[in-house]
Amino acid sequence: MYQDYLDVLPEIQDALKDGKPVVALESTIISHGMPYPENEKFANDVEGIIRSEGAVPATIAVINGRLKVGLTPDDLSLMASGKNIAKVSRRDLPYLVAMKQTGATTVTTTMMIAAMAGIKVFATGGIGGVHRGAPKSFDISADLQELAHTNVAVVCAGCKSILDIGLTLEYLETFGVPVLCMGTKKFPAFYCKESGFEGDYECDTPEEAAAVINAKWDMGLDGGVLIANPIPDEWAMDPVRMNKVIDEAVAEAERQHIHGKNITPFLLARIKDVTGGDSLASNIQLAFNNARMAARIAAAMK
Ligand code: PSU
Ligand code: MN
Repeated sequence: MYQDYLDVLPEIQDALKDGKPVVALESTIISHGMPYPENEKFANDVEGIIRSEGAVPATIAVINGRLKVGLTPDDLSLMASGKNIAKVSRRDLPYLVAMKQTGATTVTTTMMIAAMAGIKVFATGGIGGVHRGAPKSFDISADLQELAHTNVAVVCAGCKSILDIGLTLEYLETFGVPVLCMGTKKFPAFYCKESGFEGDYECDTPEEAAAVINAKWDMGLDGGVLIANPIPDEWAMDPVRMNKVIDEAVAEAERQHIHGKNITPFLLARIKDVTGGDSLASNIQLAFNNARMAARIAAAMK
């Protein structure tokens, strides 16, 4: 039984039993999305933001083959160290568990493990999606299939234009994943408030988003809901600058023949190097903003 593989911290078990809001957080953003030591501070601070909204944070990871729901400060340090920490997608999970290894969970595996624990809302930075050049490379993040099938609402700041955002939205449409944009209909591009694409619907309050999520699952429609929450104005970056940086990073990845699971971490690190840390500050702030929104949506759900 899957319960035999799960370790849920007592505080989270209690909150779930009492119907209190719980927000899941991923660990790939810590281990592979941000540099040390900023990532360790981020991992602690983002939990604090969820608490300050009256919800309980549940950072998820695989440690020595156990599916951890809720990490101790030592666990968070371990994930932040990034040493010998795999990036775990759906296909990797059985091997890591069987071999008792340690890995950081992506959007995919965070959704899977959150669903096993009964957590309905998850906050992250950006989701994976259809990569540019996917018609030839077939590189489509497993995150999209997870959103298609697993009942967890994911609050993000859209996705980076390292992806083909138009094709990512087409894929979500095909698999019946509602894309709700908070306070706008414009689908955001992570560091930037606009991607040039629109989501399906605008929701102006956490209660509206919660009502859509409740309605989907009440009707027995399985799968996730994607909530796109634009980066706050004061942290938004200039789209012309960012697109240039991202285009260059994508070209460099091609030159170095980087592909598969390494491409997203490669591009993230490259963007951070080229923008000299501005992008890291924006990344941290947009993730805080999503954590806050996720806590409010979780509180508004039944
Ligand atoms: N996009 C980001 N930051 C991230 C990721 C994606 O802007 O940290 C991470 C997430 O964990 C996401 C994963 O689930 O990368 C997607 O990887 P891939 O493209 O290999 O599926
Ligand atoms: Mn991929």
